[in-house]
Amino acid sequence: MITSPVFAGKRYAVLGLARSGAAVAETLLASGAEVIAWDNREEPRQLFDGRIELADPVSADLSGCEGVIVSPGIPLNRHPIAAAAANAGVPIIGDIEIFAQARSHLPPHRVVGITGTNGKSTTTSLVEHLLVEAGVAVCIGGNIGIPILAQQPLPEGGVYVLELSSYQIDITRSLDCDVAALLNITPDHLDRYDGFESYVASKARLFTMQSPGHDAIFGMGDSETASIAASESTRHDPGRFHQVDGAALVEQQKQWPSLQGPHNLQNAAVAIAIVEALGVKPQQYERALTTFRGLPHRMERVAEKDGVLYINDSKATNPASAAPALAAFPPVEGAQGPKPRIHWIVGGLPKGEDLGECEPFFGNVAAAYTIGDAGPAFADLLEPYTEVHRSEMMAEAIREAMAAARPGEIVMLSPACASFDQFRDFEARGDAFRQIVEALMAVDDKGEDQD
Ligand code: UMA
Ligand code: ADP
Repeated sequence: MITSPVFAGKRYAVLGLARSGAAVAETLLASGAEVIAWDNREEPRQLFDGRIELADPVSADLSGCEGVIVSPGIPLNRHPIAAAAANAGVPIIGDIEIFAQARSHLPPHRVVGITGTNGKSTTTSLVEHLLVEAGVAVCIGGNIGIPILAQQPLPEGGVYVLELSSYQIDITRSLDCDVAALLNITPDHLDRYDGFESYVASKARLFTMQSPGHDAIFGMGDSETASIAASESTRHDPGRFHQVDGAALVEQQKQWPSLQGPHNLQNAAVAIAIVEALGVKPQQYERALTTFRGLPHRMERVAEKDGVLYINDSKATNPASAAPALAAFPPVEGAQGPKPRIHWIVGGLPKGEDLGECEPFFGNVAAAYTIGDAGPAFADLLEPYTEVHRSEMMAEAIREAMAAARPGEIVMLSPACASFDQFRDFEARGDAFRQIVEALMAVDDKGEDQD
């Protein structure tokens, strides 16, 4: 756990005691701070029973508090804590800000911050892999699911690699990343912002917190990222400002089995720019690109049977992230012309009215199997382009897709939606996909044995 004397004797309020909030509370307690904390759910509260003053910061006396630390999942645009903290004159901050404040007492180190709408986790874990293979002490944390404060402090020369969501950046004030990277920006999380511009402005703050002498890296491909890059180009020292695309890496990419597709070219190009900014040389990272294993739920090959490939891309929670998955499997030439190959399981809790960035790739879809809240609307939308099964439930969708898919085709869950209508989170949805595929295959094998 990361602790710091800077918190000793000070008073803080913590709202939300899930992964990030619990780590904040533990860090502050171990650092000698006085903490009041709350979670609406009893289970996380119980973990602190007797060790902390349990009181809801919305109604508690906040006077004398240095900060109210809220979890990233708490929607500040409509939560009463915003007004309560403002009335008490106490700043609202998050766990990443607590990490930023703790840095002064950590052994000399560097921090990498990675943000963007899509590709953050892949890029974060790729940077970790490249640094480990180059012999650099590294640890990752943030939106990737690991609270950074729960990590062990690194020895001198170590690199903390933070995956940062817009929610986390919003509640961070003083994180001066040695290397900050923005992959891309497309509409997402709009329920938390006044509009797309506010979401874009949130991402831009990662760079305005940076000193000019530190490295700023931008992916290329969308106008919002380009416009943030343009305004940062004048603020950063020449040589510390980098705009990267993967064009020069297309040939090398063929050697990277877990980094296929145009989106992974962007992720790899940004990851390479990050490690190069940290001083790692090509001969130290080149081989590591070939050995990177990828992450579960992102274009993950979960099974192959009778020539049909089953892919779990549950992490594709918006149309922009499902689009590259559809693009990765273009039609093959058949006797009657190009033949689409993808049996696409799509739907869930929609992020918008349409399938946006997926539209150019509808021609790659052999059949669509719609599920969840978005199912009926997506079915209507897709019917002019492809065969549609209104499956509603995941198990039914997989059963129908499995029955229809022929050798050389792909059954792919790439929902383009959030999962919360039918699942706890995208991981539970991806696990369900894998388990149902495996179970249906087992039933099929048994049937074949009995024939
Ligand atoms: N709560 C209250 N009162 C309220 C509202 C909420 O007490 O009025 C409590 C909830 O009961 C809950 C906590 O506040 O216990 C909210 O926790 P959280 O949702 O922030 O969950 P954590 O486990 O702390 O996870 C957070 C990030 N969650 C979100 O951003 C929604 C995780 O990102 C992150 O991995 C983790 O911190 C560690 O840093 C997840 C995520 O979904 C993966 N991120 C979004 C995304 O990737 O799209 C941005
Ligand atoms: P994040 O952590 O930002 O959600 P992930 O690396 O977990 O990103 O990838 C999530 C999904 O987004 C994957 O399913 C993948 O298909 C898609 N994706 C990954 N990288 C990119 C990218 N650079 N651009 C667009 N989509 C991407």
